[in-house]
Amino acid sequence: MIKKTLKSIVCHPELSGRFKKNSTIDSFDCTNEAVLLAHSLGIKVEFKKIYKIDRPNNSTLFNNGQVELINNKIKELNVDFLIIDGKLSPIQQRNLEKRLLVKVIDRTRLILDIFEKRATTREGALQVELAQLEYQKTRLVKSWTHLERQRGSLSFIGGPGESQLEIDRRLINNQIIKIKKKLQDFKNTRNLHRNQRNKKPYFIIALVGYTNAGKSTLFNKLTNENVLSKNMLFATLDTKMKKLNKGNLKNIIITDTVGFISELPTELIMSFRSTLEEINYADLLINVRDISSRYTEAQNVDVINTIEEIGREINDNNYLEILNKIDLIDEGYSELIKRNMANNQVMMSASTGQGIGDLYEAIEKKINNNYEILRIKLEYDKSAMESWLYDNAVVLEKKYNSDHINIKLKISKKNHARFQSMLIAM
Ligand SMILES: Nc1nc2c(ncn2[C@@H]2O[C@H](COP(=O)(O)OP(=O)(O)OP(=O)(O)O)[C@@H](O)[C@H]2O)c(=O)[nH]1
Ligand SMILES: [Mg+2]
Repeated sequence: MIKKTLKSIVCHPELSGRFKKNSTIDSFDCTNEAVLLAHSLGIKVEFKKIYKIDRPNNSTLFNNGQVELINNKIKELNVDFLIIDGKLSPIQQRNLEKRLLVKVIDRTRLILDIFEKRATTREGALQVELAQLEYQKTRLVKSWTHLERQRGSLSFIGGPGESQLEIDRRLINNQIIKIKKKLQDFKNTRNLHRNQRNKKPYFIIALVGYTNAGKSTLFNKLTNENVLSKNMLFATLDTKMKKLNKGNLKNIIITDTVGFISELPTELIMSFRSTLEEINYADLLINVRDISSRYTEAQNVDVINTIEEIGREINDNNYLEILNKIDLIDEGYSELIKRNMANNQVMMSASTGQGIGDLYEAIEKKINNNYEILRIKLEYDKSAMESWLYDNAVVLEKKYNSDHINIKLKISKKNHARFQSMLIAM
C-alpha cells in the first residue's frame, strides 16, 4: 500500500500595531520554523506566505480577500491541511474549516502533536496528554455555541439541566485530575532521587536552549552517552542525567533537557513543569546556542524568557552560554564573535569537539565560584558533624585542640548553608 504524503500550506499572520505579539523572531523565520514543525509531523509544505493583518477578523482571523486567496491556493495545490503559524480562536478555526473544507491547525496544535509523537516514556506521554487536555478544555469553553445542547431534565447521567458542554468539561476535568495524580507519583520519585543526590556533594549542570541547538550532541560528547541527537525539532522530550568525571571535574551530574521554541504553548510549559523543574535545582545552567543560525539572538531572548517563566533566576555564578556550531561559520564571522564575546560565553562545536577545553575551564571556574575555603571551629559536643563534612566537602586540614577541632575545608556555598542550619539545630 502506498502511504499518501500529507500536504499543507503555511500561512503566517503578521499582526500589526497594538495586535502585534511580543515575538522577537521575524515573520520570515517563523514561516521557516513552521515548515520544520510540519516536516516533523511528516507533513509536506507546498506553499508558505506571510499575511499582514491590520485588524484580526473575529470569525476568520484573515480578511475576506485573504481567505479567498488562501482558498484558491488550497484548491490549486490540492492540499490536506492549512497550517496557521499563530494562535487561532476555536471559532476562527471552525469557520475557516467550514469555508475552506480542509483541516486547519494552529501553531499550538502543531507543537502539541509533535510532542505527542515524540513522547517515549510513560511520564512524557502523560505530560503531553495533560497539555492536550488543557488545550481541549480552553477550546470547549470558547466554542460552547456548537457544543451546548440541553439534556433532558430527567437525564440521570448528567443531572437535571446539565448541558453537553458541562458534561464534556466535567469529563475532561476528571481526566486531568487522574493524570495529575499519576504525574505526582513521578514527581515524588524525582524528589526522592533529588534528595538522595543532595546528600552527596554533587554539582548539577543543566543543559538548556532552543530546540535543535545541540544540547544532546554536547551531552553525548561530555558523557560518552548515546542520547538521540538529530536534526529535528524537539528530538529530546525527557530529561536525562549522567555523571561527568573529567580531570578536575568530579562529582558533577549533567542533565539534558527538552528544547524551547518561540511561543512554546503555555499548556506545555505547565504540564512539563516537573521535568523542567530540574532547571530550578541545577547549580549551573548552560545555555546551548546555535550561533550559525541567523536568528540566534532572537532565539536567545525567547530562551531567557522561558527560563524566567519557569521561575529560575540567572546570574554570573550559575549561568554559562555556549556559542555552538562554530564549525559552520566562516573565519571572519568567527573572529568577530570572538572579539565581542562576553565573560560567560564559550565558543565551541559540540559535534567536532573544537573548543571543548575552554568549556571544561569555564565549568571549573563556575564551580570554584560556588565554593569557598573556610576555617571552622567544631566543638567536641558537635563532633558528629565531622563525618558529614567528610561526605559533603573537601577537608584540607584538621587539628585537634583541647576543646574543639580546627578544620580547614573547601565547601560549596549550598552545603555551607546546610551545614550552618544543621549546626544550629543540634
Ligand atoms: N555542524 C554542527 N552540527 C551540530 C553541532 N551540534 C549539534 N549539531 C547538529 O544539530 C542537530 C541538532 O542537535 P541536537 O543535539 O539533537 O539538538 P538539541 O538541542 O538536543 O535539540 P532538541 O532535543 O530537539 O531540543 C543535529 O543534527 C546535530 O548533529 C555542531 O557543533 N556543529
Ligand atoms: Mg536534544
